[in-house]
Amino acid sequence: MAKSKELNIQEATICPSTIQMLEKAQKDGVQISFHRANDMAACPIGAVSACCKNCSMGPCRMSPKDPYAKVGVCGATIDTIGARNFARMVVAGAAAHTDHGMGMLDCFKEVAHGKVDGFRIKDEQKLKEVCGYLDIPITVEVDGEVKEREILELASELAEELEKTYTQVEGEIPFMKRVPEKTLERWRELGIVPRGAMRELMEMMHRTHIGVDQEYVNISRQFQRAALSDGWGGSMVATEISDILFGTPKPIDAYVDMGCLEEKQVNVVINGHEPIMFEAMIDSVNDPKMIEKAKAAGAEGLNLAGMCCSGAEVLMRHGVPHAGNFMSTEALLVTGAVDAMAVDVQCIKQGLSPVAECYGTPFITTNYRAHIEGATHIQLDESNPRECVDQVVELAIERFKNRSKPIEIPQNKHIGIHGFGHESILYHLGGTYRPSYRPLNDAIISGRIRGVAGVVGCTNPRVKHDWVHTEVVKELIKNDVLVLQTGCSTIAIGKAGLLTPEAAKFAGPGLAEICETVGIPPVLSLGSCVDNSRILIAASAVLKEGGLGERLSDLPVAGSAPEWMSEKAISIGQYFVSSGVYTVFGAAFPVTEGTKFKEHLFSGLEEEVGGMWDFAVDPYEHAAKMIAHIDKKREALGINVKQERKLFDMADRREL
Ligand code: NFS
Repeated sequence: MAKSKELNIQEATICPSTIQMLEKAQKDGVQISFHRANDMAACPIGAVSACCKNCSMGPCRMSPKDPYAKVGVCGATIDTIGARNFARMVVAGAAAHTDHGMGMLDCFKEVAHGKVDGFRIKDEQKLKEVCGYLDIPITVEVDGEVKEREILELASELAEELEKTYTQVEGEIPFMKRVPEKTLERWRELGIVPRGAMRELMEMMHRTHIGVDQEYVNISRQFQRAALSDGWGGSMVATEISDILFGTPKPIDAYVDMGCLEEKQVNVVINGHEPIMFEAMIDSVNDPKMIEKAKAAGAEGLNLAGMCCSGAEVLMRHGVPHAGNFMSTEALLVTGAVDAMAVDVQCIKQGLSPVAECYGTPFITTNYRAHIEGATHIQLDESNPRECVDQVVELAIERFKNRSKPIEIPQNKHIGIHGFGHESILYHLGGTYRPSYRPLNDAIISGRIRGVAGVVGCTNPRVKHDWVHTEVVKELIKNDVLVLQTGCSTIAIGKAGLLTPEAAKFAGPGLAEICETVGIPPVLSLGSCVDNSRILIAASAVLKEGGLGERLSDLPVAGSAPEWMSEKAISIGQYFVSSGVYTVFGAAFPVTEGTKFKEHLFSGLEEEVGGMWDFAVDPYEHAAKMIAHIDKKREALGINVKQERKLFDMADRREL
């Protein structure tokens, strides 16, 4: 392996398991992303999007220090270049989520048409609810008698309707029916209500080609439309279909961290994003025939663990343990204990392939969209998913039998509650007798909960791994802000032990009181990155419950991605901003200081859509900005004075 500059491991991460594996990697002469980030300084021009390579007259490099000193060969200014680059990040990120959603829809259609053996509709209630949102009738009148429609018939109709999320050439996509009225009205005025994602993403790519859209505000209208086709479109479809097929998550106890690996068992790890392969894998490792094979090879059994967003999908639905987030994926292989790693799409580092080779771990790609040099490709066929996953398990058993490298498993694992969402927030805070958002709204209005924050996204070796997430979240809960989490961020917080009701002791007095009363943690784990749509749904439900304004932008909420790295994160950030949420990113921000385009993102958008971007690398400044915004919204709503708890007597109750 290439020689690295010396890495200061203690400065790279706060995750003890990752630290232990970095030390082992160093002894083993293995290089992972932390070393590569240490060796390769980020390009200062690219980091702020001050270059354009959209044609071969360039690439043109602007001057980040004096952004208006030069223009590109075609005459494009830094604002046009910055906006075009940003737009293309949104498109790539939105395309990833919408293609994931479309993959889920393809599978759903097959199930609805009875063509798949491995999967069925698990959550009929959710199917009916989603049909309800889209005005698809769930009953039919036959001979004067009202009857429930057949489940598969409903599913087919829903699939057909949801396909419009992608293919609709004109008109608003189906889930616009879930957007709060005033927010939607504003989008209509601005012309940013999305049509089908294919159209929006295609148009955005067209408009960023040399010589088309060269006015940053106009470009930003289209990238907002593209981002909204992700958040309220592709991502939302992915979440809803996954719930219908595999079950809507309910709060469940589960473990995170590398201690989930078992030395005496065959360890199979799944990494990527779509739940399809993982769900089939759960069947496979629980199949007595496969367990028998593992035992015949001398193992005590088959052990399954997830990573990244694939892991988050099954962590919250089934309590399958999660071994680590994006920056721990290669480190996990360094344990030598992974007997096979199977991957599908997104956030799968190419660097996994050589690390897997070093430890003799079979590394298997399963989706035609994502082959990786050095990996074995076993295509997953959705109509018979067991064929692929059983082969993965057999490769793992074979590797277990022939384990030749020393094994070192960090003995850390942390329990937490995962699997919150719109439905469980409703029941947990409202009670099963009368599920409602009222108690949550009342807690916000009274000031016990100061506001709600979504802290989400990747991990990134350019900042201290897991540290920024953890400190931001600690600051927020300390200040009575209820935190909703998805993706890699959740795993960082799970490792910090903040996903348990006992973590209420780290919360401010108001939030702690709520947590203790209803038995929830101060930080709620909501799933994978496509499940950020759950945050939009919960926010819309809070608004509908009343007392906190008319638009999503009126709510005392804020978004954050403290260690983001992927283009998907930019798309997520943009659909949050366009939905009206003030959103702070850490690590780096791909825009040049002192430009009109930056000003537009960080302030102009607030006038347009009520939300805007902000940036802070330091976690304390990051959290302080979010809290200040929450306070600003509380003030605008006239709820900035903490109300004393009022004990009602009978006369008060009668008045109520
Ligand atoms: Ni989302 Fe980042 Fe990737 Fe998931 Fe993790 S890195 S934007 S959290 S796994 S998508």
